[in-house]
Amino acid sequence: MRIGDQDVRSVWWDDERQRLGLIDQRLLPHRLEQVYATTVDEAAHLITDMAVRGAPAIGATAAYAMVLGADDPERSAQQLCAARPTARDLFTAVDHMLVDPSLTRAHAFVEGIVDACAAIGRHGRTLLADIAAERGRLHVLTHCHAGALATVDHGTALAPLHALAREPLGNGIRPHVFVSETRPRFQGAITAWELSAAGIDHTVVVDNAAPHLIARGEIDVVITGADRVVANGDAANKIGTYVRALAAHAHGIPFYIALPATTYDPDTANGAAIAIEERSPNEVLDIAGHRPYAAGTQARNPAFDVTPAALITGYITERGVVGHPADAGRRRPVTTHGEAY
Ligand code: RUB
Repeated sequence: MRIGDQDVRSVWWDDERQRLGLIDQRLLPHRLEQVYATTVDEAAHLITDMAVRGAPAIGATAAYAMVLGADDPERSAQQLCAARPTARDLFTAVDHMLVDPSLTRAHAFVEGIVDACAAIGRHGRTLLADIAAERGRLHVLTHCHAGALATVDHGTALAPLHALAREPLGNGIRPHVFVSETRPRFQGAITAWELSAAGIDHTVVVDNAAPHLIARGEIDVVITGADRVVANGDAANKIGTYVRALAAHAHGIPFYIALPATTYDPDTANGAAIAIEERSPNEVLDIAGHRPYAAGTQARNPAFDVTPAALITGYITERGVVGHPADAGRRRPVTTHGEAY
């Protein structure tokens, strides 16, 4: 992605110092800073602590972390797989790297993600062009953050919007993106920051406003990313995705999931079998450094929910917009670099 006059990626390998580099998403949108890992321990901690967020970016981080831990790949794999349970890309990356934890293989995996997200952008742009032509307007609702920062580059749900920004529609219709805050970690602020940097019009709403906007006819299409899409098409994504899909379904608005093949998990039968991360209750109870709750109040903090396939209109993949994620192609696709992952 372009920030100011620079092309920036969210995850990279620092050749000079032989270490993994990340944009530290814990500090965004206030500060744009880098953070580095030289060991698997450090990389696993950065994943758990959410310095890196978004399934493909977590996968890229794990791929380079396996290079850092190449002296004991089995132990490195175990440690990384324990860092966060839901994002499929983490496990896809570790499996890929266990075959050969070399830097060449990690680079090929990461370039595969970048290529896939660029293709998602192209296919999604065509889809959005059709919706804009039909509706005479393009109001897109998204949730959480599924942009370039979440995916190394381009994004999943935001990739079609970046593509539209680079190549606007001939009919003059400009997209307007409605961004949910995404409590408790406010990934919506990262989405808004990324859209601002790309010059894409957007409006932030509180999480509960989404069904209201859909019911009032203010939304033309909902697009989110996913942390894991399983064999029957059910999709795990940030908590709050399910209610958006329910509202879209109730009001006849299309709901799309954008995902690269690294997020697809054909080995899990359905959404009920997906491990859903429960994070610390403190993320819910503490708001901007204050705790407006009584001492005995408990909290639950499920980080993701599952949207049933029946509510999903289609999947925007690197192979096109499809009705089922398995239709996107072979189970282990080949990247443009010829490397199977
Ligand atoms: C991020 C999140 C994103 C998904 C999909 O969760 O739920 O919406 O990863 O986006 P967290 P993408 O911030 O807890 O990691 O497809 O870009 O991963």
